[in-house]
Amino acid sequence: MSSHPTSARLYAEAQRVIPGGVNSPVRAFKGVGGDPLFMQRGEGPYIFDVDGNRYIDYVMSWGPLIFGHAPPRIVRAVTEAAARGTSFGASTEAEVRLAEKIVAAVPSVEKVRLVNSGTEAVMSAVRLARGFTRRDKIIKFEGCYHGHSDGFLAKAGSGLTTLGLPDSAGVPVNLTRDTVTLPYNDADGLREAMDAYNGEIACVMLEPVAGNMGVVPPKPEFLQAARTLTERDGAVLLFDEVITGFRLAYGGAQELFGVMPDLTTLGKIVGGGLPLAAYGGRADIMDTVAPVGPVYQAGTLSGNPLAVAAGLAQLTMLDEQKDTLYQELEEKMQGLADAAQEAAAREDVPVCINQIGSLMTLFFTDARVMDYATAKTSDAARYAAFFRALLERGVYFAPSQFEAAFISTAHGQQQLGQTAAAVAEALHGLA
Ligand code: KE4
Repeated sequence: MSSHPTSARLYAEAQRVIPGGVNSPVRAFKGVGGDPLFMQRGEGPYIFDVDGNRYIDYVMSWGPLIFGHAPPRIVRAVTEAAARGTSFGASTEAEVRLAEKIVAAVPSVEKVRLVNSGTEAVMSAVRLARGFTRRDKIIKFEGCYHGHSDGFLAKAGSGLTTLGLPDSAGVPVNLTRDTVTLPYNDADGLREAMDAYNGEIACVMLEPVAGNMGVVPPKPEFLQAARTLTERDGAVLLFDEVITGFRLAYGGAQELFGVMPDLTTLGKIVGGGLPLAAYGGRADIMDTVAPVGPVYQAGTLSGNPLAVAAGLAQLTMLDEQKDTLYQELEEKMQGLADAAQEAAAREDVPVCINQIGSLMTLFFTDARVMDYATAKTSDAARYAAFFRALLERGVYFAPSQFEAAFISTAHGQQQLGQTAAAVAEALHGLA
């Protein structure tokens, strides 16, 4: 039984000065019970807590670390950038080179603006879509998360096409009134809403592969329906690729599925583990942003030299290795998913495993998880027990059923074998 006395002490100290003792709610481990771990360092596929316990890491900072913890080329790039000054509040060559790399990589992106977080990227992209179309209403999908901007913290009204209600305290109803929330993967529901609000929709935004209700891939017709309906109605199609960008393919989910949005948001991998995100897309839309156009968006640390150095180093390595890297990552995660499926069948534990590329979620349900309603049928208590059993065996999965597991190039056969064995033992304990 690994013990966590230093985490417990730090958690008590943290709660005195930080709400909930954490700087982001999921880190509080509320989804799995017990106290959260405090981490001290990462190394390749491993993360070490402050009590010296080592775990094979499948959270990987929620996605950015596709080359594992502290890849030497990224550490060197950030260190060298820091020695030249950490921030100038002026443009630098490196920002141009990173923007060029993003434009070259992501098929639908002609111009891109660098910001500091996924929330800021999506918030800015939606404001841009509204400014470009001169419309107010937006459509999002239940179970998709796009950051904590007021208008996105909305839940579906009573009926399919009713207007949004606040899903968080502090969000005024008039800021969610223009947000229509629909079931994910429901092309007919989207068609019905687009018909009901014909000419009023500024933007349809979605995760092309959902990662925030757990991993839920799109049904074959869903992405194309969103593309066809937004084209028909003159609405902007926004792919939130904060998770899937540079994760599922070098060109993201839009390259993998061959459906081109008008705007794309990026985060996580694009920043190499530092605070950097981006929004980009059609030049005619992007040129509506200040100082060229009337849609205002700004940021003191946007394009920060350290974050740009990390992002540029990471994208350069991905560009060099993309012909084999994504296939290898998919094979690794597929192997883990297959082993987990076999173990669950052996132990007669009902699971639905959604795996695509290097993303996976193991849901404790016998339903086929294709949207938020089916994701919620998962037995969260069983997931919590599974999480704890893995932790005891040195494997760190997401401390929530409704997140993804991420794999990196640093996860080798030894770590994957250890993980498969730990998963089998954890499932045995749940039988
Ligand atoms: P950030 O503001 O957290 O950088 O990005 C918001 C965001 C936007 N879009 C998608 C598709 C996202 O997944 C996210 C953030 N993802 C969560 C993990 N599911 C971040 C972890 C956290 O909130 O601490």
